[in-house]
Amino acid sequence: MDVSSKTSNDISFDDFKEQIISDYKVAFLSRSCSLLGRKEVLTGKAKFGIFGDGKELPQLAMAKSFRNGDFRSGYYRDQTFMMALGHLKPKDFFHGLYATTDMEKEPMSAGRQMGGHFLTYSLNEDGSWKDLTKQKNSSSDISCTAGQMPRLLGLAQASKIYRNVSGIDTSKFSVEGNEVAWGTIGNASTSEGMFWETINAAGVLQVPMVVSVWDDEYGISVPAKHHTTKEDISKILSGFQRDENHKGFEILKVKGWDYTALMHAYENASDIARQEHVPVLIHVTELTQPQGHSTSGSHERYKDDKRLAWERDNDCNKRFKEWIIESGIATLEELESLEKQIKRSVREAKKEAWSEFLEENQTAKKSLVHLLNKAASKSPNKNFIVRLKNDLIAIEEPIKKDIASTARKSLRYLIGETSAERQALLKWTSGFLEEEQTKFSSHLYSENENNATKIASIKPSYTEASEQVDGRVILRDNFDKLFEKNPNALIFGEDTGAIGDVNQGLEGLQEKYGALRIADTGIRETTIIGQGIGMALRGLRPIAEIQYLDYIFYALSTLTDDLASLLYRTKGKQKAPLIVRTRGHRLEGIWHSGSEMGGLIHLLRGMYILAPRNMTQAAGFYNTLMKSDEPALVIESLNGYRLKEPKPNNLGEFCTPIGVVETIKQGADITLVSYGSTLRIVEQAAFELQEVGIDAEIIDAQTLLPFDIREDVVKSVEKTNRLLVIDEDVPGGCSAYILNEIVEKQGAYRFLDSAPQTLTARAHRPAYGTDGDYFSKPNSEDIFEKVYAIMHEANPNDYPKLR
Ligand SMILES: Cc1ncc(C[n+]2csc(CCOP(=O)(O)OP(=O)(O)O)c2C)c(N)n1
Ligand SMILES: [Mg+2]
Repeated sequence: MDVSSKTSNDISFDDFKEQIISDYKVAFLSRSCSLLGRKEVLTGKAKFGIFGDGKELPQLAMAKSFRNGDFRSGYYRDQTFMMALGHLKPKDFFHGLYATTDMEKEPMSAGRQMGGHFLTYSLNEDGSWKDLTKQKNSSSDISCTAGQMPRLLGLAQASKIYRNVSGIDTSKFSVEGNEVAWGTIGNASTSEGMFWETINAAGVLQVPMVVSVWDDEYGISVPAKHHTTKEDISKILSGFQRDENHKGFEILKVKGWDYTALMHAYENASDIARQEHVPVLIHVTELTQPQGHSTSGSHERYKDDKRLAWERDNDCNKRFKEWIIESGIATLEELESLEKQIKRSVREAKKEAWSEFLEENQTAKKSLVHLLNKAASKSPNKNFIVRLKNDLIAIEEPIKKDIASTARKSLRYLIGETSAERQALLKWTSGFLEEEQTKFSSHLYSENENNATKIASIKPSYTEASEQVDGRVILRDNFDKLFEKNPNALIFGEDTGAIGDVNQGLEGLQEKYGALRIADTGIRETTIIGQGIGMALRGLRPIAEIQYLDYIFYALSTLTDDLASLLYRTKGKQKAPLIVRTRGHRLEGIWHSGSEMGGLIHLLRGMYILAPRNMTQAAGFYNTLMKSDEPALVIESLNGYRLKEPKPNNLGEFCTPIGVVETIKQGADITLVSYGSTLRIVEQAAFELQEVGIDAEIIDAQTLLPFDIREDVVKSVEKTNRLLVIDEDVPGGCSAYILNEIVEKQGAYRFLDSAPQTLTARAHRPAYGTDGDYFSKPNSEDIFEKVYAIMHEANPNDYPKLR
């Protein structure tokens, strides 16, 4: 549907005029910040700038229709929108450019993210939820183009859940599911798979999502002909348009400089999404990029004169201004006088922000200069220290690096000295470094009471009458309890709903809890994770199921870029306690038996990675995670669903502790550390080793991130003096990580009498079938022989060469 100009007749002309002038002020303010921001980068005060110029007008329209409780999931161009909502003041904007580390001053990320990455606060200081229905919310931006889309789906779906599932305490999150999730994306980024996957899923799910495409016909230097079929995203999406017989999208197209058409389009979109829970796409065309893409280069390099002239004439702020004057809403003189005031205020904000940015550095510099003077006066290396001090004094506008580096270098000249002055400098330096490091490194994990590692262990309990059941029954009956206890919990994935997952760990639960809580999804791993992130951001407790571990890679960018970094990049202002459930290891074939744990461990810092050896341990992890507020990945062991386990009688209650290893066999000769399915083979090998007089101790790592926070493994190595880490990842994968934890971090090298070793799978993906498994992954003979070889090397008399 093309939206044409039409003046809103719901309000009086005076109000309308006032609204327009106020919008013009925001548009001009935002533009002035962009212009001055670019200068700040070019003069070297800031490192990089990416601004909202050329996209101001549609953002004002979006802000008008945005209500309390709504959520934005957008990208770096949305500066004007954030300003219109009152969430971004000019001074904040400049603090963002300078990367001030004080959250009071740089409210978007305390300097962790580059400017142009926005958020609002969902959490109080203690980690508890704010009332999200009373504020206008923005999920935290990431730099990856289209990375905002999967999460957007979940933010929208939360409204559907809140509207249609009874029994949830919605008080802080929703008013009858009336909230709209607003997405923004650049035209070029609609080429990404994440965009298409999200659009399709939203059409299927029918959720209140409004996606705006800011179309300036470029993606950095590359014009639309290289990005989009027919160079027109709404045209090619027209098959998604709903009609009398089919659900789908409402698709609107509107010119980005046409104020009244924009207002009308956004009101319309808001009503459709909010009332009917129908997704809407607004294609905003004829936008421009007056300063080029970012501060990295100028657009004159890739736009021809004709295009540049067109952009100048059709700049949305320029055309807005012309329209205001033509319509008699204000005169040129009136607007110019406003512009003058705004420009002045932006210059002042910039000046203030810069001096605030420098303030704490200047204070630190002063203290350090004072301490250096004193330390130099007592030192034989006086001249060197004075030179360092003078170099620091010469830096008029110091950053923290200048101060830290000077302090640390000066200590090199004081080695061996015992003066009180050196002590004072040392103390100050350590204090400074610790305080500053925290500013850059806090909040990778929750710093509150429900940090997952703080949830107390509760053991599964059994009676004489406890029956032996298939592992999947324990999972199923435990999930039943979890969903009963937590009305805001829900699970979704491929084959998760009607058949109760491919291994029947959810058998019968859809009938009991309904198709919205125990839900089937399309085959689309990235947006399954996105659904989880978005819903978790809005107070639900989603469990997103990835059918097999080997398919998690389709969702890896969303997991690493969005979920794992969320708490860190928001410095604790947003959380998404999403549980990702999957199953892996030891089945058959290249894509059903993988164990790519090293890759996951490296990329998912900020999440917990748990590899339970059986379904009781797995169920206990779910119970623990439900009490915590952090994201985690649980990898159930694919070949364990039909193995018998005793059924605990405290289902839904027992909690497997996170970060704690478990010794499953005591032994004196060597410590064997492993996890997941491999443990069963290690146990078999240990039994056989016993027959030749080798007494192995077996430790189940259980949680890979974090690993053994109580440092129990080193205590075992202290006893056995030998260490072998066994897993079915590639050489140098997770086993190398575990070895590093034990040998370097826990200091086990002090107790070792033999070289610490790893036994892993081959470097290739596992081949199919039982023989494929035998020749790809560590088998019990491999383990036996490896342990035996270690013992042979230590004591060849007792353990003569085997082969
Ligand atoms: C996944 C990913 N690929 C590449 C980039 C580098 N990059 C940043 S912005 C951009 C162009 C985006 O163009 P468009 O979506 O049209 O948005 P615009 O900047 O024009 O508003 C690119 C390629 C990125 N940030 N993320
Ligand atoms: Mg673009």
